[in-house]
Amino acid sequence: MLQTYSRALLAFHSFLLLVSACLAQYVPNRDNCCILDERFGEFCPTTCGIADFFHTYQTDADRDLTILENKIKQITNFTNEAAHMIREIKITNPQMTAPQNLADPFIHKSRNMIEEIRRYENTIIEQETNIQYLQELWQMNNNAILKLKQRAAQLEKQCQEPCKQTVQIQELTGKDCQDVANKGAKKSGLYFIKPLKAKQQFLVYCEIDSAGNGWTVLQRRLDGSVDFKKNWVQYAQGFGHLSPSDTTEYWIGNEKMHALTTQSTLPYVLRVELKDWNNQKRTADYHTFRVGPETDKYRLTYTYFMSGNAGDAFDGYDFGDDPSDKFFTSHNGMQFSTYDQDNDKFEGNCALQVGAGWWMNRCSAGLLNGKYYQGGNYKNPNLVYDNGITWATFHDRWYSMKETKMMIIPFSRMGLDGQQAQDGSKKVGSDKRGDI
Ligand SMILES: [Ca+2]
Repeated sequence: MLQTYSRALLAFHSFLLLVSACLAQYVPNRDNCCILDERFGEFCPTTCGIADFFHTYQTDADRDLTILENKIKQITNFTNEAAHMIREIKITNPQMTAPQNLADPFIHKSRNMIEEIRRYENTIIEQETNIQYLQELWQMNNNAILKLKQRAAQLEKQCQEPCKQTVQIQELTGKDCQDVANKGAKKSGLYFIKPLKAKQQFLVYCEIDSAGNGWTVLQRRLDGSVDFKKNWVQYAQGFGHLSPSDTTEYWIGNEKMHALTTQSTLPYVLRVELKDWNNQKRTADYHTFRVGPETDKYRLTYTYFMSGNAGDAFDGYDFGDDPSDKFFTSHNGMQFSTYDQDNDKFEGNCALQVGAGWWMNRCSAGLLNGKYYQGGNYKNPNLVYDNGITWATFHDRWYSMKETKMMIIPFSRMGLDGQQAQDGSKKVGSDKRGDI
């Protein structure tokens, strides 16, 4: 503060001296002067008379200048002393000579902190994105829950009303579907039948055509809706669902097949009906089809392959792997096997390997209870065994059928317009169904 004041005063006096020097060359007189301000005496627009004014203050100005000079000397001394002290300090404390080095750790620390802050910022942004995603998900779930609740409320309302679903069962009965047709049944659908040796009647789907042929359907595959990986008891009793419109899958049961096919000495014909994924339908007919009793493990027998453009896969197939392929994949005379009851001719368990109950040999050339595959070809590197719905004389073992049907009719009906029965008769349009 003192320094600022001193400098200002010095500058002012310097200015006055300069003006005085200039005035010395100019001599004012009464003619070229005028009086505008009495403090300066007489002067014109020039500075005449100002010398007198300055002279009045000369003494004070000189004194002030002397004081200022003394102060400047003092300040100079102080400055020199300060410079000397700085030099001394630098010598005694070398760290002071390297302020940059001293600051390095702090700069480093600051940078780390900034990095840390950036990381936190990124984490926060990331978390915000996650939160937004979760909020959207939460909203979607909320909407889904709301819809489900609405649906549940609808269903609950429906459930409070008495069930109106009934399965239409035809009144006529007989020892098989041909017997039913003989008694006048004209349309396909669900009928109760009671084979001669059966302890009680049971429900079957009868396929009855316009010629009066009555086929008793034993097995049906058409959409993979029923899992055919079942145990011995389930295969014995049957599983799946019967429907009057022939729109469901099932296995009628080994016990029923035995009762049907052995009820008299009159032989039955088994028709295997297949449809591939080009909707090509083919059949294979077997004469005197029989299923033995449980004591003989529901053994399959027939006398011979009659005809059919699907070929005779029950006789085995030469896959080219082994000379005895055909012999070991034939089915005539084989006992039934399931994953929990191995009655096959293989050291392993065919039914367990493929997950299907069947008259396994070592193992099969025709397997209608295999796994349902969409589209036909199902070979893939992870699959060790062919386990589809196969019929090797129609398509190779890595091709699974779209639809299958096993049905029987007394041999006496064959030749009596029997071939026309292949296409079946007009179906009853209904989704109703009943368990086996
Ligand atoms: Ca075995």
